[in-house]
Amino acid sequence: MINYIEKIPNNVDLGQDRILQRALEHWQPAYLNWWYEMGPSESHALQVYLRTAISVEPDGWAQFGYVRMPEYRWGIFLQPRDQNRQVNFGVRKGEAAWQEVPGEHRSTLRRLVVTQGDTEPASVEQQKLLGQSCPSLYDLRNIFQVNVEEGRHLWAMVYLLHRYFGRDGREEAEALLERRSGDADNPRILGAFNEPTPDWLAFFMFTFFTDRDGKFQLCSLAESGFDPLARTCRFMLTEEAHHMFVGETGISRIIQRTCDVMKENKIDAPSDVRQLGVIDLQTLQRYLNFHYSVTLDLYGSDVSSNAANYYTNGLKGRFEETKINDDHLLSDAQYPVLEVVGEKIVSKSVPALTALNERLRDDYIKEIESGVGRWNRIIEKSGLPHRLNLPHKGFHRGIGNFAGHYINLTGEVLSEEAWKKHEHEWLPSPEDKAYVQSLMSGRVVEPGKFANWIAPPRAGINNQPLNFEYVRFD
Ligand code: BYC
Repeated sequence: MINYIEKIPNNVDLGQDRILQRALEHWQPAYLNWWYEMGPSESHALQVYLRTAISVEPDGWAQFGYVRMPEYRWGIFLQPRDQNRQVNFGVRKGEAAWQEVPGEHRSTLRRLVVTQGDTEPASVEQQKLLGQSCPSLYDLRNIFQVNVEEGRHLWAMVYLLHRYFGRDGREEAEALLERRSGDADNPRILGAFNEPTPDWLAFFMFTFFTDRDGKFQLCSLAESGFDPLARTCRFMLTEEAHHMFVGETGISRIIQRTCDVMKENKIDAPSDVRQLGVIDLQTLQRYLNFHYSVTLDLYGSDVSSNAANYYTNGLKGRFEETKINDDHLLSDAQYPVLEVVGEKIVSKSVPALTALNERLRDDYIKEIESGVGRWNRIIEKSGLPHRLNLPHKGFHRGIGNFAGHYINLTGEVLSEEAWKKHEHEWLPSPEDKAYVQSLMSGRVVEPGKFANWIAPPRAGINNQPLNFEYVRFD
């Protein structure tokens, strides 16, 4: 028997809650089976220099040490309760924040928790094989860190399902271990989480773009009137920051290396750049276009009655809800959304309440723009004329007002035929993918060494040197 009180660090009084303990006793072995089957391949015996959260105190949430991943202590943490917290938006604004699920919103809340929870194991599945082609021990450790924390985020949602949603919750918790990313019969819920992540360029793009959707969705759920959900999401956000750091710096290092090689060798053409074994900026741009557009879809339809209901009922707020100065009801407010009319994209004003997905997408885009600006500064500092650009919001969209339309990078509405002709100038072509894959032929595991296509990071993890043994193979 596993001693769950010792095994699962927590601040939810797990030792006192017999029902919850029993539910976890049932779920935990299934989770481990899932980890062995779908977690990082050939990783179970490795000792990895990981951070583990053992409390929510500033000195407790980032304890570093060597761990075999199946023995990782996936803890359950909620940000400490604020006794004065209220519901801050919607028709029940001003009530004390709910400590139990309001009966009438049970199935809606469960659906939100399940959708959030589903993305966590999905991303681990998507990244399963990448350890085999890591560009350094530093990067190998980072992907494993991301993976175990996505595992912990699954635990966080499963805790809510078990503790607050009874039998339905337990069934949903099991189903979270049964769906599989990309599976034809039983796929993950949201589109981007069924896309393959076959190489490290895709991984870094995913952690920059898609993990940031995680941040914005978690921020909105952290505003929820259902206090345990809000507090859980707040704590998840502390870990999410590192995932986005991995993505942003990963792409920065690829850009740096490419620019250095281009300058040293005075070359510009993508074919010459590839000859020297680094990733041309044009391929990088196409990967960016892909990951940005599939992540924009994750915000849902531009106009959504679901989103309006979540808000009106106090279940899911806006990004930084309490910092916004308005009535927090959105009774009369309007918000602009884009739609395709004939061959034009036009802006139209709709009730802001129905446009909350679009608003969150816009908040996200602002942050993405800053990040891409930082990447461009690396190219600029190298004295090269190239720049990375974000495509038009309507480019390559499968959800919402642009779905079914063919929009190019600059926002022109095209015919299907015209779009298809240029598709591989805009999105990674099979050749691009094959080229990037050719760089992933082996893994670099000598401490302090980095693959040819990526620059070393500025600093190691937790003040360790770059040549630290971040993963031990014995
Ligand atoms: N793919 O009214 P709509 C993260 C569905 S990432 C497939 O617009 P709504 C992480 C939608 O579910 C953050 N289906 O939807 C990152 C709905 O279906 P039902 C994850 C989609 O409800 C990296 C129907 O279409 N968290 O944490 O307004 C690594 C109608 O659409 C998609 C959340 O998403 C899609 N892209 O908004 C690890 C937060 N988009 O319910 C982790 C929780 C929509 O009618 N989820 N649909 O069967 C939500 O808040 C909402 O479910 C959504 C959709 C924002 C996703």
